Amino acid sequence: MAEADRDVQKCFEVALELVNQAGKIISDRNDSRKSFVCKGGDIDLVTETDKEVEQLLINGLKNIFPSHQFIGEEESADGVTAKLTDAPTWIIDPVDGTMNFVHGFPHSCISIGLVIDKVTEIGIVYNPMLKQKFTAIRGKGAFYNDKPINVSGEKDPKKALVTTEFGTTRDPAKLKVVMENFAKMAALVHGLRTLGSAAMNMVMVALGAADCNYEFGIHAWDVAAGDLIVREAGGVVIDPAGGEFDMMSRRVLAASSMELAQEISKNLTQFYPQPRDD
Ligand code: LIP
Repeated sequence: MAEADRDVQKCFEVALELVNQAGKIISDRNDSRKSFVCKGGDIDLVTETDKEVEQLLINGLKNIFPSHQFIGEEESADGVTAKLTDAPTWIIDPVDGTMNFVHGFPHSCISIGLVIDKVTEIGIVYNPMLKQKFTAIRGKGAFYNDKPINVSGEKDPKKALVTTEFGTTRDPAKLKVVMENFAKMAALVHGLRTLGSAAMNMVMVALGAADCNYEFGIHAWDVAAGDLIVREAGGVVIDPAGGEFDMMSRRVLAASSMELAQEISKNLTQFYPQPRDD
């Protein structure tokens, strides 16, 4: 593989240009109800825009970096997620928050991570409706619309604003755990929010606007970019049971401090999704 294929700065610039183009497609179409098809179940949605934006991003990146690999949400819609190897791999959610996008609720984003040798080098999360662009390159800090950002540093659950999601399934066993955790968190933390996009939830922790985010059932494309952006903003990303984060495990907990992460973790009922079971 040519050295230029691992030039992280060049990869970042190419990805950012494509994200800007893709963002325009999404924001131009946000203000109306969209037709959709159901993927895994009746609340797991995909629109023509998801597919078009994913193709724009993948084709654009392939053109410049022909040896790179891709793990894309819509490419994986047949239930098969490509394995993460050591090759430079772009992990792409073309529209994270598709339910929001279908309704014109302006909290959806493009989420792109670049992972090389299984280490995340680049994270970009862009909500084009609200012009919120979050970026990070490993070791160079996190940025919101080009300004450096930091997590809040909050350690106390009682003062923490926490985000989570209902997820994209109505499976009773999963919903039982979701509701149990809602009840526990409502009693424990300062406030509880669901934005409807896993990536947006995570970058709110990076921005210091929220203090913690957890979810069971996410996929690598929902969290690859957010993970790096949170860590580059000084936060922590762990497994919700307290161990090391694995982006392929479908479980995530991001927080403004390790103390808060562990305290929230201790209070959560755990759920272990199957690899392709939402
Ligand atoms: C979804 C998120 C949703 C989260 C799901 C899933 P999609 O992504 O937006 O908030 O609960 O786990 O990640 O399907 O809209 O790209």
